Amino acid sequence: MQDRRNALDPFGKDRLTVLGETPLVAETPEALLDDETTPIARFFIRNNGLLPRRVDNPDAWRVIIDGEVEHPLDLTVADLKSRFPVKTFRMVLECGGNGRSFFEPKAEGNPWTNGGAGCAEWTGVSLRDVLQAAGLKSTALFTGHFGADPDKTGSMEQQAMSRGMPMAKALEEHTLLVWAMNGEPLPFIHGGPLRLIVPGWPGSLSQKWLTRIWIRDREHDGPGMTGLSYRIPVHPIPPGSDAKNVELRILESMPVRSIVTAPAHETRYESGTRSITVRGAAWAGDDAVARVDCSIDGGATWVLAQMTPPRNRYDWVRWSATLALPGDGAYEIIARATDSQGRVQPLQATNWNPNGYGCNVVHRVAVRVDPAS
Ligand SMILES: Nc1nc2c(c(=O)[nH]1)N[C@H]1C(S)=C(S)[C@@H](COP(=O)(O)O)O[C@H]1N2
Ligand SMILES: [Mo]
Repeated sequence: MQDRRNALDPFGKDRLTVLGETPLVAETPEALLDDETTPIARFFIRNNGLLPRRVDNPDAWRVIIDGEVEHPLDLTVADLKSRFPVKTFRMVLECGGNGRSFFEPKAEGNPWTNGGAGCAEWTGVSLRDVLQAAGLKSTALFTGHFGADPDKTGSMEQQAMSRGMPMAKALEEHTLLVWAMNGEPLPFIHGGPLRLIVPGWPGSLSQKWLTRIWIRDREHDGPGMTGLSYRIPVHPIPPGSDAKNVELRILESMPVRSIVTAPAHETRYESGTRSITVRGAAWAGDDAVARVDCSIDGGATWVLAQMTPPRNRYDWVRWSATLALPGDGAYEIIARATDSQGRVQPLQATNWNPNGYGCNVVHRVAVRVDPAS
């Protein structure tokens, strides 16, 4: 255990669970996501390559906007700060593979539980304001994102990850070029000095250590855009099958998810406890959360949770519910969110796919009343 902790030491994140050391990947146990705004110390880490070199002067970091634009731009972070309206939104960042470990059979990739997500205050400028300054040509269809991190082998010849999005997503006000997180300079491990935040869609679009946005006249084809990467079958396939000759689509908006952040899994209550308060968070990709329901009897009966309104689009909602317990014993709390289009989290993992994206099965938390029994 000791050496696993060490991988996180330089980043002050010792309570996270390490899923991989090279590249460094760590998730947040659900019970540590109990804050309204996820503290930096508890925010998950996902790298696909090695870390880039640290820089001394974040304001001098440069980003290039080129491709299908009238006026290619080469801007420093200082330029971004002074030339465009500065915005702060609290928004969820979630890995496309969040929930993967609940697929049966196991899918390829990091075995995230529900902790490949967090909700932070991101400060920066709307990418759309910068794109407007560059002047989009009528041929501008897609973005391609580039970062300063070497790939797994240490080479810069190919990007560790280079994804892109259709213009409509790039032009949303909440798609930001970000230099601050929770009011602090964007930490190096989260892509500082400059990163993209593309809320609601797989975290892989939110390029860290951002050096270039290439505006393209076609779908981007960097690492992470081709083959099975971030693609899911259009129609459900049998779990464990290879998805060959199956129609696939790129995973865009993430599916609705709720997590129980209190009590923690395996909490024990005193004998005679007949009511507990349960808290959590829920979010729904591009959509809003319409409701969250809790159950302690496997979904036979449900209790509607109270929700606090989100601050802005793409913020998570915090929810709580008071649950009556019929007697001492063992219970499993489940929380199920419904999005604004009426889509509900499944009780069992559905839509299995080889790379394990978008698993949003309900979160289960076991508790016991009367530990002596
Ligand atoms: N440059 C770069 N950006 C990247 C990645 C990466 O490997 N390199 N990983 C992506 C993935 S898959 C995710 S889920 C998020 C994670 O962001 P975080 O480490 O700040 O939590 O960053 C994205 N941006
Ligand atoms: Mo990710």
